[in-house]
Amino acid sequence: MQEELFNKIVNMDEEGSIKLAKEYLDRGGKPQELLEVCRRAMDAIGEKFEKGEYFLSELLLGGEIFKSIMEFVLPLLEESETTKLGTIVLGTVKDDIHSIGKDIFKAFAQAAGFEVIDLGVDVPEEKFVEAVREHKPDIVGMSCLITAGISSMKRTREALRASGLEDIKIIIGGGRVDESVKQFVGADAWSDDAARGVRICKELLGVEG
Ligand code: B12
Repeated sequence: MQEELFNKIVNMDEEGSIKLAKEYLDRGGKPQELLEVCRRAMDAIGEKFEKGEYFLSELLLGGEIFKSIMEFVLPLLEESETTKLGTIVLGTVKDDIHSIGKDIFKAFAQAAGFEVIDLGVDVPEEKFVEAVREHKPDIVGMSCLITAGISSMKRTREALRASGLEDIKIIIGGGRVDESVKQFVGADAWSDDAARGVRICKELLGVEG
């Protein structure tokens, strides 16, 4: 069923994908597994786009299918713990408008007990600085899916330092991040997986679990 769903998404069968995703949950499938199938399908769509087999319209439709599925999957995650673990200011960085991965990380973090202040997409460094001053979070999370966003993350890191907010913990995530990007940006941690990202946030705060 996972492969069938993967193929339906990659082949842009919006109605069929949504129907099958609902069936998957009805049969007891886990929301996290469903999101992982969707993420793999997005990678495949991205590869087709890179090869010139798909165009921007397919990227858009793929994103729409994923968002439609998220509408009924993400609320299922918001059940677990009640104690507040900490606050995360989160945004997709300047020049990058990809929102899906950020929204998934947000849902996972909320489900684990974090309060998340979501600044949206294409967020300039000043807005991160303002939000950190206002909300005094424990962690800043930056999402980045395009190469151009890497320098935005670095500028945001520098703007936080220049504003005397150098002690804030920073985690970066999304398809364009890895250890070398983490070092370039000067972040404390990175993850290209929402569940692992939440575990790392707990570690950064010294919280058990
Ligand atoms: C859907 C999509 C779009 C949609 C976005 C819709 C939306 N609302 O988000 C639209 C059509 C708008 C779009 C536009 C563009 N896109 Co696009 N897009 C994609 C695609 C196919 C899927 C992205 C996605 O949602 N993946 C699924 C999510 C779940 O994965 P994820 O983001 O990695 O998130 C997971 C983790 O990384 C993590 N995570 C995410 N954020 C965070 C944050 C923190 C703090 C943590 C801890 C974890 C975390 O949690 C998530 C779940 O595990 C990718 C292909 C790909 N392989 O990524 C291309 C891709 C990212 N796009 C690409 C490009 C080039 C573009 C455009 C420039 C195209 C154009 N010519 O206009 C524009 C960019 C506009 C801009 N300024 O940002 C390239 C980027 C290449 C590069 N190196 O820069 C990609 C890689 C496609 C490709 N292979 O060429 N795109």
